[in-house]
Amino acid sequence: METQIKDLKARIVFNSRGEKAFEVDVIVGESVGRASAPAGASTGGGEAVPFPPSGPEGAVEAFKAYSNKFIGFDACDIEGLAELLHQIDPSPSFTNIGGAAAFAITVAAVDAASKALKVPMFKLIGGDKVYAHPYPLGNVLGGGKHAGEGSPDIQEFLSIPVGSRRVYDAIYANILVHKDVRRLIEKLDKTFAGGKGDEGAWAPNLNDLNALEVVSTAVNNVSDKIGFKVKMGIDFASGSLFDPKTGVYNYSRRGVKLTKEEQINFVLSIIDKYSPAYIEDPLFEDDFEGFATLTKASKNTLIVGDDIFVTNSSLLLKGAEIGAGNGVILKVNQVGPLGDAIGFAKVAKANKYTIVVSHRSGESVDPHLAHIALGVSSEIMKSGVVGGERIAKLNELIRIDELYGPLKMMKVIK
Ligand code: 2PG
Ligand code: MG
Repeated sequence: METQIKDLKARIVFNSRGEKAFEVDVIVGESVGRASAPAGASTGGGEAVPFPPSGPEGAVEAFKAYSNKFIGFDACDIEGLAELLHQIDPSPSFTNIGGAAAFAITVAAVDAASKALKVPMFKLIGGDKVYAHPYPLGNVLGGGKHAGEGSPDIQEFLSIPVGSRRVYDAIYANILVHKDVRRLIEKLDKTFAGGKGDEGAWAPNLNDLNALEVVSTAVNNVSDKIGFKVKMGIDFASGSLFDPKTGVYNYSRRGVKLTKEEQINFVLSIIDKYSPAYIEDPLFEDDFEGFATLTKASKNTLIVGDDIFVTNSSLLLKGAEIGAGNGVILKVNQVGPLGDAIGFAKVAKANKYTIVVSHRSGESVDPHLAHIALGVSSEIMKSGVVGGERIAKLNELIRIDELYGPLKMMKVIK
């Protein structure tokens, strides 16, 4: 069957944070593929810009001028679509058309091809291979740029059920941790009214040290109850803590300022005390050496780079040379086209990095993230725990398991 693009349309809709989001419909045969671009709040300096200077409306106007170039193009040709987008906008960060458009066009095209061919999207991305589920990683308590004053300085305290054998049980384990975290917060703060941050994690009036205790207790409680190991993860989102002018990490809520060495020691003390499975962005994005030092020093904890690599293959190769990190965040909209993100996953695999396919804090209700995670054989999918836009990705894994499984779980650090 032919999978040529017959037509495509763009519009502005809204994401889970109520911001304007770029959405595209791609028509293949009688099928409509659809995708809307997510958006970050704590972004890395090297990310594709979401919109041209003329904003979301300008991005839709620009789309009208170039979209006819995609008519007749094969919607399955993920790499070709990326190339065409780079021809249309040769700027390094999609400043002319916006990275949001590059995301939405390429993901909607594969969605359309998938519907037309009746082949699941993950197989169009990953081809003929043995598929296994990524471990769901979800934010259960948080602060930083995703929540208000008074919440922790650290952006995300996460849960990852590393001992689970089935994806359904893994997803449920994170939900149980999320529930237990609320119970534990209420014990510490009688006035807690159940407030949540952008990704559905509880946003309590607690400092980082209390938050670490709460989440570590909750993952241990749930491990005991459910009969397999659930571990803690942390995303420092250091770009939000680091002040480039003074060169210190500013934990304003606790009134603490840490030098680079002190920050490294703080991270190592957390690893020592809580044995988290996962640490993301423990240092500012320019600090490749610092990442390498931490990676060497932490045997059983993944050191994952988000803002340092921004889904960019050259930055990852630079990191790989010195052993900066052993895990990478893959966010398609950080780079733009799906094809570029798949290229990044190949570089990550070749250099033995664990891949974490991730949502953004401002999300759509699209389930596509689950297919991208499976398609690139990621070990972990970071997509929150509750909230419609988060659960949409997790429920898709459950459906895939029923329709094409049961699939094994990927191997992840224990
Ligand atoms: C992160 C993400 C997702 P944002 O820092 O990893 O959790 O947040 O989308 O705001 O960059
Ligand atoms: Mg991050």
